[in-house]
Amino acid sequence: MTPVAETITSTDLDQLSINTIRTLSMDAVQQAKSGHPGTPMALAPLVYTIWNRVMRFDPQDPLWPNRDRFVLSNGHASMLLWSVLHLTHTQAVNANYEKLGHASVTLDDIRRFRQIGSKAPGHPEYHWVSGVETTTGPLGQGVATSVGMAIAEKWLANRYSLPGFPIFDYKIYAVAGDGCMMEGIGSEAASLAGHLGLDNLCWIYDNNRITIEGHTNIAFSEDVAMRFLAYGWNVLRVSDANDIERIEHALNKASNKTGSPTLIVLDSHIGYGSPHKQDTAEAHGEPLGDDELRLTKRAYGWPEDAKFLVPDGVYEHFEDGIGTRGADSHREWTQLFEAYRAQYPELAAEIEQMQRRELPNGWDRDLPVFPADPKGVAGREASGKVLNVLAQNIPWLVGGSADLGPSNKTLLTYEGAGHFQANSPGGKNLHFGIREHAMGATLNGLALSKVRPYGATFFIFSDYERPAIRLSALMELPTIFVFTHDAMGDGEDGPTHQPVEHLASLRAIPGLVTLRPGDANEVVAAYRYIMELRHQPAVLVLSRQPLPTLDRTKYAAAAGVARGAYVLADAPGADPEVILIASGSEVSVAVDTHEQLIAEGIRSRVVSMPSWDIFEHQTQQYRDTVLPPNVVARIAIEQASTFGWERYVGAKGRVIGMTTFGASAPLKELQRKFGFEPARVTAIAKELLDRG
Ligand SMILES: Cc1ncc(C[n+]2csc(CCOP(=O)(O)OP(=O)(O)O)c2C)c(N)n1
Ligand SMILES: [Mg+2]
Repeated sequence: MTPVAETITSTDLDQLSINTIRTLSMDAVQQAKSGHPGTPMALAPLVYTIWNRVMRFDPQDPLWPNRDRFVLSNGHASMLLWSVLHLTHTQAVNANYEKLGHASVTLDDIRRFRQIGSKAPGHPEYHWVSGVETTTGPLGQGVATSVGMAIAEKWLANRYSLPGFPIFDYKIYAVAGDGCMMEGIGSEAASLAGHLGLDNLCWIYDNNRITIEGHTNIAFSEDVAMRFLAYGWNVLRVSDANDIERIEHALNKASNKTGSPTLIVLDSHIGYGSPHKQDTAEAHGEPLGDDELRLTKRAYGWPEDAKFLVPDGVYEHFEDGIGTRGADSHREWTQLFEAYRAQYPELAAEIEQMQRRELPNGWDRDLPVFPADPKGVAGREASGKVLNVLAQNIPWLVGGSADLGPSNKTLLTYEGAGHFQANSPGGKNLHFGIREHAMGATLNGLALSKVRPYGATFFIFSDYERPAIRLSALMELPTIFVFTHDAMGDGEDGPTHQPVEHLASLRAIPGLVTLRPGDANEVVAAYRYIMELRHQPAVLVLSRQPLPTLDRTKYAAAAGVARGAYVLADAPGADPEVILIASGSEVSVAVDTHEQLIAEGIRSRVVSMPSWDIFEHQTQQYRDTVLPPNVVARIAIEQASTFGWERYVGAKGRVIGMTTFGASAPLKELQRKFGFEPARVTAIAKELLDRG
């Protein structure tokens, strides 16, 4: 143990705590033989100051709704987070928001940094470690997510904070490196945050001028501060990353600033204190090595042979700082909330429901039922009607589009829906601008804040959101991604606007629910399914063009959507010899084919399959009733890549899909060119059955 004198001053304890973060990080990386020591060594004073001096966070309850949020956007520096979560004794909770009665990150977890099962994994993981506010690692995602958190706080404060009751007044701190500043998503997000004047948001830019390949002068030479000034941010600079008084001063200035978010440019030295590695790219992502580790510890005045040392007084120092401040502000808030509940029971109940991701009573009342109609309704049109009902039933359902509201039909048009802007933070219509990358991450930030978000664009641009969609699945968030113009329906716009591989690509993301409904009533059923998700994101893929609304007295009920796939139309005696499987706009092609086959005495069945993922989670027995193993004549019809459909049509089946990009032409011509016509499907069915 380090001798800690009785007379130790508060300043010494600051330094001791900072060096504890540094050395825990260095030791963990060395032990794991992998990881990133340099940035934790440099940013330990910053993270120490944010956590122990500034943030209102109660380690006893990492889910307290009014806690300040801390986002480590440079996720490779995860040891910073594992160190402070450990040193503050932050408690573990589970996915049902229950406290587990033990620490989130133990010293043993840190000793087992990056090893299987450890609560100190390579990068911050939201669903895995309590106290992590968002998963980071893909650079830029964290800062962009923090913008969603800031929008959420503004929206929540507007709705729930009433005179004398500041129920929501928390701040969001995000730490970012050169990488986050270079990534496009970071720029989109900063631009949006500046436009919205999100003064509850503070980013700290670790300006160490080092990335993996070396000095940033090989690739990055703009004036970041000027860029943020142009975005409308308040920009501060702290030129010494070890000066915790200056850092605290800047954080307080950020906190008091109104009308704009703050960027603090913090000049730092990666690998600080390492005699041979400070300011080098080697300090970024390699263990220091045993010799350098000792030299660096010596430079810190640390016992050279000690490993994973937490000197006497350090835990207590965090207890006296963030522990006490967090507990006090949490206690005051709880008292405030009880008084609030007495005065505004309904609002208090809403807050509690949101925290558990429950839906309010009557959330699905007045959902539309669409009458049979051969001309039909576009998927996007039906979706717009549903969203306008749901948003009135669920106060905390908010969303918008990346400038395609009129096309996506996501605009909430009812009286009082409002538009979220700096001076109208209660609006439920969000306007992301043409910033799909940032929209995806912003939606995740909203979902992490327990607001229920949806965001829309054309399906083709799901690619621009894909990293955030993937993270939402990894984090197990109920984010709703709405996509319209799902296939060739965008006809004349041509192949740049016609998705081909997107369904296959999204279906490959574990845990993501992808739904492509076949008519307006399937759209309603899809939303019913999606809204009840608590720990899964959903992608809704909708048509631009009208799809016939099926007569549900003749065909099976759309409620079958909740099972992923269902028998929509069947052969006499439920004894099919050929099965047509389709999603979205191709369901009506399958139904038309079916009618023709039946008329010719061919026993066909139509399976509407809006969601592979949901279907995969049904029992084998159910799946076998829908797709009986003995019926091998199967045809899948989908205006998308054929990739993957083999699993449902089998070796003897056929897939009518896309194996090339589309083309620019009216939809009818495209349907003919690419073979999405009943006559072709009929011919293939007969071929499979040898009934030429
Ligand atoms: C989107 C993305 N691209 C690439 C990487 C790989 N990567 C991890 S850290 C890093 C360099 C980051 O530099 P900087 O943000 O300056 O971090 P520092 O080394 O200064 O801590 C890169 C390229 C990543 N994690 N995410
Ligand atoms: Mg850097």
